Amino acid sequence: MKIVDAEVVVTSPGRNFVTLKLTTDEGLTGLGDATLNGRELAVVSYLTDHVTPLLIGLDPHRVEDTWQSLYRGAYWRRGPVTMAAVDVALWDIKAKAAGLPLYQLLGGASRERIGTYGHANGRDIPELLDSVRARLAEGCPAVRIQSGVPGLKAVYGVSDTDDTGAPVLHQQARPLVEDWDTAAYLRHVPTVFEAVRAEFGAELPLLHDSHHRLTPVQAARLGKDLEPYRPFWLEDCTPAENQEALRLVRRSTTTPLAVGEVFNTVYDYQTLVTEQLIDYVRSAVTHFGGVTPLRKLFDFAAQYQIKSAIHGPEDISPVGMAAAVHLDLAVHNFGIQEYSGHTPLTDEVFRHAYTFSDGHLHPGDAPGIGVELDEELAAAHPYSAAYLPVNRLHDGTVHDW
Ligand code: KDG
Ligand code: MG
Repeated sequence: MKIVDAEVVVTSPGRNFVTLKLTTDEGLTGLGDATLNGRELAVVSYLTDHVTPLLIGLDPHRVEDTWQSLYRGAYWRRGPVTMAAVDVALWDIKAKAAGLPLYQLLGGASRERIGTYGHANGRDIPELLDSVRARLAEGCPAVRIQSGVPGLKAVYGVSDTDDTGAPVLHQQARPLVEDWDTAAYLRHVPTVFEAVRAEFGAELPLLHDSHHRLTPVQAARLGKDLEPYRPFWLEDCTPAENQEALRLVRRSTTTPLAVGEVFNTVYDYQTLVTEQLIDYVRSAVTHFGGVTPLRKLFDFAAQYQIKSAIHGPEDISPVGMAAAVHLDLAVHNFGIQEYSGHTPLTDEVFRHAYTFSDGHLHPGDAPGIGVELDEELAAAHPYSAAYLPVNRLHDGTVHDW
């Protein structure tokens, strides 16, 4: 079998998604997610100008060799989406050729269904409690809680409103500027956990994302302050680049730590995993180079009793989500899967075999990753420029978002 065509499709059924479609001389097709939120067109150029010309004529069964040649052959290492779309499209083709769902090629099912966590948020605590109630009504077995902070106009993970009360989209043609005050945040978060525990009891697994904003000592403080409320995890408490920062946090608190959604390679995890500084690895198939390296990461992490927790926000397309769900079903050290879902229109553009019911996912048994791209519908919803927000302190200094 040979690859005879490679196409990059950009579509915006509510938000931008970049998809690679490979076609073989036997008529099999494979899809891969190449979405990099806020920098989508750079990836389109990377793929069409530098990668897809190299794929024509290749045997799609050579997944490992293709991954290695794209990683090592570029010489300029890393990059969040440089191999991922190709890798997933090749796995998709290989599994379709075998007539099997991808998880069967990864060792088969290790569980019946995949536990997820959903997002609950509110501009204040009463609104957050309503949002938790809504997630529980959907059957979510675990909930991430994010709340507005008194004195701050906009906070990560919380939907915002403008002067007319209409929701402000956090995806804009110019980056939205949010404000930030670490001291106010650190004072507020424990009161949020206290209120949620008081309302929903001790058993509900509660997660929280600090989104890279704290120094090590601030993160250690927050971890300690949250201990009485037994969080399931504290996510990205410090900026991800600095692995050593987690040593201080780990020494100071027993609050479980989850890190890694912005990592691109296993090297970003070396210190964190070998020193057992974290409890969950959070990388997405889309940003970590595909199924091939993520599977290796999970096996590496398993030696240290660290579990998987694949990143699953709305900006991972249904193609990236499908690949994740196959891995989740197969790996032994599965922890939890983040699941935000997509708009009904997105689910029409990307018809998928994976299902979500009662708070759990299953990849389905369609051959491959089980996603079909409706190219006509995709073309009817073209790219629209959108940026993630930036954060500034009250004196105007840029802070991590
Ligand atoms: O594009 C940025 C999002 O993927 C990120 O902000 C989501 O932190 C996130 C999460 O945990 O889902
Ligand atoms: Mg996060």
